[in-house]
Amino acid sequence: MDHISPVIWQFLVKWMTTFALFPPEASKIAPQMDALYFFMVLVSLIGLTIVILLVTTFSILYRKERHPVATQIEGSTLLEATWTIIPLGLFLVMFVWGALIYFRVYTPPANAMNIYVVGKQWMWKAEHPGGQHEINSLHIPIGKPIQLTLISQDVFHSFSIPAFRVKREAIPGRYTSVWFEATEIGTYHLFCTQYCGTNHSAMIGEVVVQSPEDYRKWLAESTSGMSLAQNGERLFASLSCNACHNSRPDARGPSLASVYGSKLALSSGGSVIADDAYLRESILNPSQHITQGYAPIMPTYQGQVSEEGVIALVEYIKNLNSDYRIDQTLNTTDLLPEGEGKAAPPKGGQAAPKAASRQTEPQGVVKP
Ligand code: HEC
Ligand SMILES: [Cu+2]
Repeated sequence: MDHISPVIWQFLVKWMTTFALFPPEASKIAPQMDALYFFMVLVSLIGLTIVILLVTTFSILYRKERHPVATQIEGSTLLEATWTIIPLGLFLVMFVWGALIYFRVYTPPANAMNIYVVGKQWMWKAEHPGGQHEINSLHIPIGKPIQLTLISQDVFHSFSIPAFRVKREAIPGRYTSVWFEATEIGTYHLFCTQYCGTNHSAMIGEVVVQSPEDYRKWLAESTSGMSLAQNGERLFASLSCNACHNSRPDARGPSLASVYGSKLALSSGGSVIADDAYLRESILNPSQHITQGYAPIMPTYQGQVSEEGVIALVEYIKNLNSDYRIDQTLNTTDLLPEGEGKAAPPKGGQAAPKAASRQTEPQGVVKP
């Protein structure tokens, strides 16, 4: 599949990118998409040529001077079958070819590195698992599958990297995702391709594809000293989630230790897979799905945590089963809010008292 685009098309792409008529091909999927694109252009051009040739020939051959009286011509089954079957075949080729690419685009490999991207008027904010943040730029290593989890904090945006042939909507209230693997070191355009307000045209940035060494250097230089999961851990404590979610026998909430990716039975009868989207929903809209065996006592955190805060919490919960720190947050009483875990959950934007052992405020709490 990787060598699908013939030399002549590769040459064409080189030529067109040189004259800025076409974005460079800088991801694994790009040559494959382009091959299909050029196939469709080629088929259309051939069709167009045939139609133009027929129109011209017929208007010369059957002009009024040569045929003053029109003759009635009855249909030809052979002719009609030909012009039905050939286009049908061509369209089916496009359909199957397109479907194959579609499945590749929509199925991220299991080993993909996940980066969160939040769109808001008017910027793209990337959150790396290591805690690095960047605005209107995205640093990634070459040759590694990258999965982006996108969400918008306000209106619809559309995240697009033409050089990677990547474009996906960033939607308020829902995670969407897209993946790609960069194949060329360099700097590429990053756009919002959906009109999203006054400064939409300024919602642009750059994607920097680096060698693994440079990328490691960038990670080390840009670190905020706290990983996304660690920030989530602090939020978890400062929002008193651990008042209910802890591993004590009288805990009022379910243990979150191995919840990510598991199948949860709901009190309504069905079941769900606890993916990123489900964790997000559970935090912002807990009454939507109640886990079997638990009372619907979890308060909503809508308006109290920003999208970045939710991402940090999700990343924290995701990492619980692999991270020793789980036991720290869930079992250390000094992280519990005052009242030894029996405290009432926070209501109406009132943040819980900060645990004494934490010096820095976690990021992502919305201040009223
Ligand atoms: C008042 C106690 C309470 C507090 C505070 C609380 N939760 Fe919950 N939580 C629950 C209960 C009970 C459930 C199970 C019933 C349900 O689905 O609503 C639950 C369910 C969940 C789930 C779904 C997973 C599952 O196994 O059902 C997630 C994720 C979650 N909570 C995260 C959080 C986070 C993050 C916070 C803090 C921002 C938080 N909770 C605060 C009681 C609480
Ligand atoms: Cu936008």
